[in-house]
Amino acid sequence: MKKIVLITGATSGIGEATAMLLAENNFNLIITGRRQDRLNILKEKIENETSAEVYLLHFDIRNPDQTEHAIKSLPNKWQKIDILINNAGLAVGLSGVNNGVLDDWERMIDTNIKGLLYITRLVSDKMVEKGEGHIVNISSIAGKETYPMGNVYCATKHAVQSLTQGMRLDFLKHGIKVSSVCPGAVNTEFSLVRFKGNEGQAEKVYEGFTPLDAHDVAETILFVVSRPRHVNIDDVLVMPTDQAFSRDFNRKK
Ligand code: NDP
Ligand code: 8X3
Repeated sequence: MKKIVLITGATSGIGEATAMLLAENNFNLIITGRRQDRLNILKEKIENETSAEVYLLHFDIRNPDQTEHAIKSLPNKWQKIDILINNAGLAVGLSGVNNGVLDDWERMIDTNIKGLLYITRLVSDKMVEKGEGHIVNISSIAGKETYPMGNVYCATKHAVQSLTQGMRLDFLKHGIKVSSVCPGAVNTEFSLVRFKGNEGQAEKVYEGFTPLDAHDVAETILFVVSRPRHVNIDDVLVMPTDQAFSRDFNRKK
């Protein structure tokens, strides 16, 4: 029987690429995000191109009631979630703390930390009952290093690293695997979101070097979730060859 994987933030970037790759590799999928039109298109594409079954849930992960309602609305056959991929997340703005924009801080903290916790609480409770499951948190190089003006985003990803370790400890006796995947720069909608739709600023981030693409990270996630039951990949750092440190790029121009 195919395992069921729930991927948060599957409407673009790493989440979308992971949904596609896992569908091609014998997993059934619950895909989530706020943009329902994109979820519909992805569901149709996966169902046309693979043998995977797809269920979609659209909700804002910052809202605990919406998140709980969505998870509780799952039909019986979709309730046994084997793998949770906590991917939904974002950076908003770049500024010193003295110039910080409160709304930007709240969006990052509410999505990357609180949203991750809301959904993990609901899904992991069922995993504990079953005595098995796997939680994969998409963290970042920003969870291992802090870069200038990235203070709050980096803090949220450091929190994801800490929560990964905390979950690993707490779920040890329940047979639940917990992993963290930490990418360096990936060319997705991430920078467009960070710069609030400014395409010029977003494109500059990836100029002069070859970043990862979403499929590179999806391949890492596929490896992490397809290890045998007795193997847990605790933490993976996957970087572009052209990036050695969070802000140390081998730019050609
Ligand atoms: P994208 O912007 O392409 O994708 C982000 C996804 O998160 C979207 O599907 C978006 O869906 C979802 N999301 C954001 N806010 C919410 C919300 N409030 N409720 C539900 N879903 C939400 O970026 P990436 O694919 O790059 O980012 C995926 C993860 O990877 C993030 O956690 C990011 O921090 C991390 N990461 C990214 C790196 C990069 O360089 N790109 C590097 C390291 C880590 P929707 O808008 O439809 O709700
Ligand atoms: C996203 C990558 O550039 O913020 O986590 O380090 S970056």
